Amino acid sequence: MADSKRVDDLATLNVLDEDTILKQLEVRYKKDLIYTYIGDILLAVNPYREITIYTDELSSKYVNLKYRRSMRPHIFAIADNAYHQMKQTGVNQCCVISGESGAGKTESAKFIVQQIVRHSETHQRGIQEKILQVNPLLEAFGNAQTVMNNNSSRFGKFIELQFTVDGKVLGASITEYLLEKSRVIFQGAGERNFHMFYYMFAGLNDKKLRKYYLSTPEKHRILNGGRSQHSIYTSDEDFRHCQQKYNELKSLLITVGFTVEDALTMWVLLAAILHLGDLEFEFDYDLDGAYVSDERKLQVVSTLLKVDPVELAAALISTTHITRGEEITVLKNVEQANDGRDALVKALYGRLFSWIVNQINDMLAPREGYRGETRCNIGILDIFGFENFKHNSFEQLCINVTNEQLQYYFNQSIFAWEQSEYANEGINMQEIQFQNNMKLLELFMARPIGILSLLDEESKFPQATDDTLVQKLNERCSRNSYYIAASGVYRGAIFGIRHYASQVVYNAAGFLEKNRDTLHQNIVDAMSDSDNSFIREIFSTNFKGSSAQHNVSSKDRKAILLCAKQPKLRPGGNEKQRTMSRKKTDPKQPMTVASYFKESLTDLMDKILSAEPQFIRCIKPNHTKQPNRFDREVVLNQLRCTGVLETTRIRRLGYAVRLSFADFLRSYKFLHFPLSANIAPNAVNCYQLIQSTGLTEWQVGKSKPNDKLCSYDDKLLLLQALEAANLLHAQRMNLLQEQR
Ligand code: AOV
Ligand code: MG
Repeated sequence: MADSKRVDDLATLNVLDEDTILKQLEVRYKKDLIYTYIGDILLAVNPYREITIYTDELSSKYVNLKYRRSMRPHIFAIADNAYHQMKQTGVNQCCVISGESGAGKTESAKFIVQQIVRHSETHQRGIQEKILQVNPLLEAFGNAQTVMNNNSSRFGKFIELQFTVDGKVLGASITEYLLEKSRVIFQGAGERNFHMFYYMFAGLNDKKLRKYYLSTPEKHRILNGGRSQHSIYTSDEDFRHCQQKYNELKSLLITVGFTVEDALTMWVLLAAILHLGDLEFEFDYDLDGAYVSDERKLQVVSTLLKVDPVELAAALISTTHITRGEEITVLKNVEQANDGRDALVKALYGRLFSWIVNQINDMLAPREGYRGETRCNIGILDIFGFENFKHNSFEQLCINVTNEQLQYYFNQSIFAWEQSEYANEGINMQEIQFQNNMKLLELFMARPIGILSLLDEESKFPQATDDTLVQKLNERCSRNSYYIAASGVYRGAIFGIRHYASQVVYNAAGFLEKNRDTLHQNIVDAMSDSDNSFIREIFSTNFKGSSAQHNVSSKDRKAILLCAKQPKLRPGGNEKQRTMSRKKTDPKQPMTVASYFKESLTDLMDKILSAEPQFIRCIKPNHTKQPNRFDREVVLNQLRCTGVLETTRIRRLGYAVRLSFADFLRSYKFLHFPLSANIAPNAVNCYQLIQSTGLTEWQVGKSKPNDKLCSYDDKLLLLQALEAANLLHAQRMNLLQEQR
């Protein structure tokens, strides 16, 4: 029985039920066969340990694959396929990698980049090495340990590799999405801050640490998570690992093109962030306002940031607004001062990250003289995976909506588009049901009553609270079956969503503030007066980055909050919002995180839609990050949620090979006709050829759209991918053997 054996392609199974598919994946996993095809889609089960399938030798075997099925399923094959498709057709390709947090998306993305970049030629020496080194650099600053993944991406990225028409690498560009800045100031139990802080303390010697006024990492609020007595390193091994990472990072910064001064600037900024996070405030009853309680700490921060300590302190403890032409300064209470400090910490880290990405993009851009040659690209999408923690906040909401959007895209391309194409071609195909999550996406994205729009609306009212937000959501969204209003003892600022992967309870505490993400103008002004040109640059109005769009002056903020219809912006003070908020938004409105998020998601989808997709679905074998453990329930849940069973069915029933009569005859006529014969590309000759091969799973469609070669007969021959590939391949091989 064929199904009791392992199969490389699930779409070839005779029995297509959950149990069979699950067993197949398990048997394969136990033999380290972590990759499996479903037709042209790749499934990858995370092995959680190193397996020797990524050697240089194996990597070269997957280059220029004539018959993909002659080698075992592999991520390298997908990479090779994308590259050749691009080269042959000139159509941009896009590798869309999906899966829950910890499923292996980032690792997969790295293998794809590696495989493509290593084996393609280039005009520009060194560019390949640079491209390869970018990942560890971004990971150091943008990844962190979470409960779900020790190296979890806290930002989404889209890497585009750029090529000439003949497939030579010219450069690359990176787009970052929504870095989880809040992690800099707070991490949940069992989680860590961004890797870079740990690398820095392990890597810098005492003398260097002293230069930045640093001693032990445990002292700093943003690293110790209120557990100051424990070492931030879990073991000596952990410490050595971080030390090694620091050393690697130092050299790869140079490889990518950063200067030694750039690196020093980064450490200074990280140190400033640590010290700033330690600033505390006390309340002065005479002044009726907060003041910085430890002047020495203030001095350290000011020295590192090269700003005037008096100006910085003033910016942290007060806000200024203009009322009836008069400038009025209001002192903050301790809580407000804390919020302002944390907002600055987040802004510094976010802008540092965006600056690094901007620099990388400059360094990887095609060189002068080659820019005009850029013709096609391969995009690789590696987002933050679906998350469901004990406590889920605004960040998880954005992350999960991104995943919903990708799932929707997957469904559309695999099911909806495929089925509509069959209908257009007049092809008989059994209808396949799939979980369509469109209603759920609408729940979030619809204007004006989607969750994100309602959040924006509520963010404009100064009196609004997270509770009033949830009340509003309960009122407006409860009719959508994906929305769950809290009831009984669970009332409060929480609500639930039935996501495709699982039900998630969100805690709305902090949603409004996170969405506004404001940094008061006097803080921005203090930074803009810095003697450090780097600080001035990242706070300048034309600095671009996903974390830099939300400066709102106190006056503007007030105007916006009080009078949402006609906010008056100070001339010149808010260029950034104007440049960041584009066509779809009112240019005078400051951009909230939610609207920025919506726009960048739309942009991302535009990019993906214009390319031909290659799907990689990563699967987590267990929830404990353990090797050699295949937890059937865990895997089954993912297969169900992502529609793997249905995918298998449609891939099996589907007619993936679509050739015009002419192309079909050109490629296969030698199987039946004499090589020298001139065979007219018409239906009769096609039928003859098909009959002689014994092919059964084929149909003739009505058209071959966009195919200008098809001049004789505009009908399209559709072959079932597997049967056609196996059969035609086998016959070709036989023929070749006979000829030898
Ligand atoms: P993710 O990108 O999908 O999660 P990663 O790619 O970071 O997940 O993978 C998590 C961990 O699994 C890695 O750090 C490796 O230890 C291990 N791993 C994954 N793929 C492989 C592989 N092919 N070989 C060996 N080990 C692997 V997140 O970024 O959290 O959504 O936001
Ligand atoms: Mg990742």
